[in-house]
Amino acid sequence: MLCNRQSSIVNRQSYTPESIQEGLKTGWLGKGLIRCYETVDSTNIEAKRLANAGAPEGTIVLAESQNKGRGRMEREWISPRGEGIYMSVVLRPRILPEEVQKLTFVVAVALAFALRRFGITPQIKWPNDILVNGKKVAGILMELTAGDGLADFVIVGIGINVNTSTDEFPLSVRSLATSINMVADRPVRRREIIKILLLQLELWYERFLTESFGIVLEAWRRLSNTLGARVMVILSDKKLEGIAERVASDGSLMVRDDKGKLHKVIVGDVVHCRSL
Ligand code: BTX
Repeated sequence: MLCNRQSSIVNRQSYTPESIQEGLKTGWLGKGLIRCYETVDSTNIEAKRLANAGAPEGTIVLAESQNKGRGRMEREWISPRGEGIYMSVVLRPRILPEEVQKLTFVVAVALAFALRRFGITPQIKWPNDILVNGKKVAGILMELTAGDGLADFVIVGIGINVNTSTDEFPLSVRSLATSINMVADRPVRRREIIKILLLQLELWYERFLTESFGIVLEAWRRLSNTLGARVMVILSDKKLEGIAERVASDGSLMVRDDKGKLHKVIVGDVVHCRSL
């Protein structure tokens, strides 16, 4: 357990492994190695370095800021210093690489339940956005490294806007983003969120591994604002418009177009048409 000072010095007490672990109610997640950085390129990249060097399941990387914070498809994740939670978790599930998409649902459900503790009502937009009042408050970036046959490790990257104010978002994101302290019923500290999130994450991850994905999907459906909505799906080569009917057992989104044809969307961006 150490607070790493390689990237740069942690100059305030907002994150230390001890402060995260104090009162942490998990069984194992976050009880081992926690690394806190002032600045990293991306906590996912750092967690991957550690995992490649043998870091065990449950290792956590936190940073005050990221200068290459990433979203899906190499998009940028805005990571202003000290304002958000930029966290990555190393997991080593014994699952097939094609099942890793399911972990996005596990994390989204855990994140939504955790945020509900702060008097807000998050909704999940397929596959990985957490929205409050239709604006993005958090995102999830799952990155897999496969071994022979099974996943070797998965890096779960979570970005949450906590204190970020509107003018800290660039114009391109401003109208689409929000933060916890803009919508919560009381001021919330990042550490408080992390502890509750780790507990929910451990709970839902264990349910997924020992019970079934169905149980996760059931919770996800109740928290989703995508199902039943008219959506535009932006695929790599085309756009598809229709009704998001359901999520298949592998996590794909099933969209029925206006001609009645059902499409299975494995990867894509969803825009809810009412907000177009
Ligand atoms: P995404 O690809 O679904 O979302 C990225 C898009 O979201 C951007 O293109 C932009 O439009 C918008 N966006 C960027 N920054 C923000 C922000 N702070 N709040 C709201 N909207 C924003 C989502 O990808 C996955 C994000 C994971 C981020 C975590 S942070 C810790 C870990 N390390 C890392 O590099 N990524 C993850």
